[in-house]
Amino acid sequence: MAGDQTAGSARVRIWRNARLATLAQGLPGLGVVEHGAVAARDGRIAFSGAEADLPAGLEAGAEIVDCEGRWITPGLIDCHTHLVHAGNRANEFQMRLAGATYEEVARAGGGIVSSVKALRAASEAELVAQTLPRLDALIAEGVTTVEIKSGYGLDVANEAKSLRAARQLGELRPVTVRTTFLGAHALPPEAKGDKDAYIDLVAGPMMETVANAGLADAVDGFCEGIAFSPEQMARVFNAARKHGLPVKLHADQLSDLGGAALAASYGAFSADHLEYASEAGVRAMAEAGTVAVVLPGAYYFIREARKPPIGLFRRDGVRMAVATDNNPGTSPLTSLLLAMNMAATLFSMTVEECIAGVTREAARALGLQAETGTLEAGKWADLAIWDIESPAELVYRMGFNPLHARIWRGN
Ligand code: DI6
Ligand code: FE
Repeated sequence: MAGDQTAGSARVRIWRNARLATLAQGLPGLGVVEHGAVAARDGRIAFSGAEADLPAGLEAGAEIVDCEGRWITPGLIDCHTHLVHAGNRANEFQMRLAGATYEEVARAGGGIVSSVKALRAASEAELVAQTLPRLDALIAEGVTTVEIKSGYGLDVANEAKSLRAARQLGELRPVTVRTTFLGAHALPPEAKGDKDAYIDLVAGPMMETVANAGLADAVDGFCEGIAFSPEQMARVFNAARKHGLPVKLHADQLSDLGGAALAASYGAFSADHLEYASEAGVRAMAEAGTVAVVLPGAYYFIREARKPPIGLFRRDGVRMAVATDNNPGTSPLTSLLLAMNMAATLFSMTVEECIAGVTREAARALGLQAETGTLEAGKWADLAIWDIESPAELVYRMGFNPLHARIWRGN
């Protein structure tokens, strides 16, 4: 795995005396390297592998960090969040504790629409200020890349405001932010029940504005009875395609509308949730290379009874990612480590699947597999260094953070 060996003038930093979970594609399991080292130059990994194989040219003049036997994994990637939102919905949580379902709360005018009111009332600066503590919580656990969706603005100005706030967060903190335009998240009150007319707005002026301003890296939608039909989502995806934007989809979360197959038919990076995905939907995802993003925080928080079809994903070779789905309504979760524990405990995913799900496969769910997600030469030098004896501890603990250090782009 040796990379470029020429010793340039750029500063080289080497983390040595470490155990690596490289997650490298060709290696079995976690791609473990005992007695390993990682070298970074110009923000990229210049070497990752056995310390004995470290090129002498790299070592000369390098800054050396002794990891004292700690584990290094790729920096963690939270590939599905609604981190930019205003206020919270603790009141609805109380309603649900008293017996109301998520769908009943939504139909009663609460749900996503109440977060829309709060977001519209907040300035961009207020949104950034409210979101920073959530972003910092993720960063504190070793997250180096985070996806952030819009979807609480639901008009041109407020969707653009949300995405600008997300971009700004990436300037304020040493973290890679990927933005996703989720205009088709819910029907705003002023649409007065006319979903088709609202989809015209999303696929037309809204998409045009965010695409032309370079505010979105991808396009997402909520394909569900309480949100938008597959036909309506297809119109959004056609518009995304016109603007050269990749797509992903909230699919089959509360019912099977064929969302997984729809996402696959557009070559989506990912289909997310998937509790009610059908066998045919899973097969279509496998053929398209669409990643299954499982969101155990939402499953847990709404006390969903049906689990995503993990066995079918495995059988058909669908790659699985794990994310927090941080949002005020169904997953007020800011711990990717806890999401891993939940994926293992609630969905019976293995330790290897959980760790790959927040690194290598999460990168793929964002189309970033060439840049991050594994410890391999050429990728961004995004690392998490852990005070653990074995990688299983990352999945095993609940509410404990063993992060020793986090490196983003070599720093
Ligand atoms: N599915 C979800 O679980 C969240 N959005 C979505 O499409 C819920 C968002 C919210 O309730 O605010
Ligand atoms: Fe979501």
